[in-house]
Amino acid sequence: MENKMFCYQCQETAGCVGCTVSGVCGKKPEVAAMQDLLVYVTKGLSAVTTKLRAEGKTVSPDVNHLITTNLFITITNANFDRDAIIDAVEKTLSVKNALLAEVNDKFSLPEAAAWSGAVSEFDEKAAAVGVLSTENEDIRSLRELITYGLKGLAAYTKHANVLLQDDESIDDFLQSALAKTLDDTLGVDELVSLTLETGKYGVDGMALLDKANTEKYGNPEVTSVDLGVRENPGILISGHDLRDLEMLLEQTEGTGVDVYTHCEMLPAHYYPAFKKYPHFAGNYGNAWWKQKEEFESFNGPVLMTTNCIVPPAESYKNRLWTTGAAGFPGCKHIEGGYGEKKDFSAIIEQAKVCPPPTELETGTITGGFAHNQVFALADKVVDAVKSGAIRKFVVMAGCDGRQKSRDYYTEFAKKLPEDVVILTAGCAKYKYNKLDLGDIGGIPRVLDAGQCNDSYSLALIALKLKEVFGLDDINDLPLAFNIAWYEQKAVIVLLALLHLGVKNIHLGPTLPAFLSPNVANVLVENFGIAGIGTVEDDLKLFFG
Ligand code: SF4
Ligand code: SF3
Repeated sequence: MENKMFCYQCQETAGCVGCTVSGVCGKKPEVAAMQDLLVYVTKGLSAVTTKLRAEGKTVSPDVNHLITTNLFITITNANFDRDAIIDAVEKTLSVKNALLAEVNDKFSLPEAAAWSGAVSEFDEKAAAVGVLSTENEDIRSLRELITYGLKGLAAYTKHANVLLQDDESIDDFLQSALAKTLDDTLGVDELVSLTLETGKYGVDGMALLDKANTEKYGNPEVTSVDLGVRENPGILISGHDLRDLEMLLEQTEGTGVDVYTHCEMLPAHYYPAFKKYPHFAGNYGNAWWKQKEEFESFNGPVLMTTNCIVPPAESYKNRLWTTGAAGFPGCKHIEGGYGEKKDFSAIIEQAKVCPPPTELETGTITGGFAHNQVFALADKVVDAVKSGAIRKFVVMAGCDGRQKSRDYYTEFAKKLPEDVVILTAGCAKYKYNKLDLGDIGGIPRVLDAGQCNDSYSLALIALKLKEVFGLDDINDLPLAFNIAWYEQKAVIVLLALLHLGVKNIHLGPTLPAFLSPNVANVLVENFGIAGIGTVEDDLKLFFG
């Protein structure tokens, strides 16, 4: 097998250009190849479903779910299991071939819709359909920007779908947009429009997930979460899937095994529905990239429901489990379809014979400032702004990562003027959520809305403030955006914010490698997108 790859979809891409030998994330070329092929055949299937809809036929939810799951599999740090990805390619081809037979007008379909092959042909095909197969760098840049946004949208849609909430208009758009990234007749202007339209569906996707989460689990409320450990053995659950957490909490009840959250699962503690479980013990550890040390010292099984997986050390690999779109070769995977009950008994049995977690820290952190909770506190917040006690808010949502340059966000938070409040969501918060930044008249200076998809809450809060202050433009609010990105969910959050009219977003620690100079210029000129500078310069820029 040829030892080559090209991937530049995340912030940590090698040299800020592209991973070509092996992924900085640990993704090997043979896995990267199958992910490229999975994206390609998923686009082919989407061209077929889009054509079927145009011909007045319906597409089943199972097909929609296959497409969103496939895209989720290819998100950074979600799935490293080549065999599982090959299975997904085969399944997609078989579904696509069956649907293709129903299409009347097959002639206008792209090559990806017609292509089919045996497993023995997959590597050769994968080598021909990767990112670099689009030669024009601006078209390539826009196609990838859209594709990455759609991957993020697919992830959020999937989380809503497992809670049995579907929105056909989102699937319809997602598939038609995937198909358009194969269309050689579309130029830069059309693809720029499609990028912005993707942002609109990003808002819809996050709204759907917000509705699914809050209808099922209640509205997040201010909650103090324990950081220490108890004496029982535990299971650590990571990733973003609340339905998996719910099933795990149900099945661990009365077993003597505690459940702890990790990384993006922390905000689960804010939901009323999970508070009734006495064995829901707290949050263990920090953002994803510290997992090698923290999973080691956790001592018990770890369940990854989504990204971000770091290739595990042998010492704890037999304790690392995956489910849903996540996967790692050699780690056990728990199956379970939409609406089905997953069986976590094997994980629970493993936990029972493990020592309890080793304590990393003690104390608590507070979060739960999603839209409903903040609206309940609106009078207090508005008064604080009117009196000048709060001068400005800064949205610091997004992702965390391992690069040293991300210390910028800790320093930035530490040095913020004391009358500035941070609005956050996503694992970016771990750069400052354990600092003692105090409060302003009882309002904490770090308001954590939840997971990265809960950036939607931050947008609702901003829109509410705009209404309360009688402003015409969201950009007139005392609000700055200093967002950290890593993987593709942050791309859909960014596009959603652009759709809502937010300007002058600062994005760091580096701008995406997949933005060609011309595409970057479009974003700079139309939306004032900028990178980050030094902490001192940026503090001056944002707060004078
Ligand atoms: Fe490199 Fe990021 Fe792609 Fe991994 S996901 S191969 S680190 S660009
Ligand atoms: Fe983090 Fe992976 Fe993006 Fe949901 S867990 S924010 S990086």
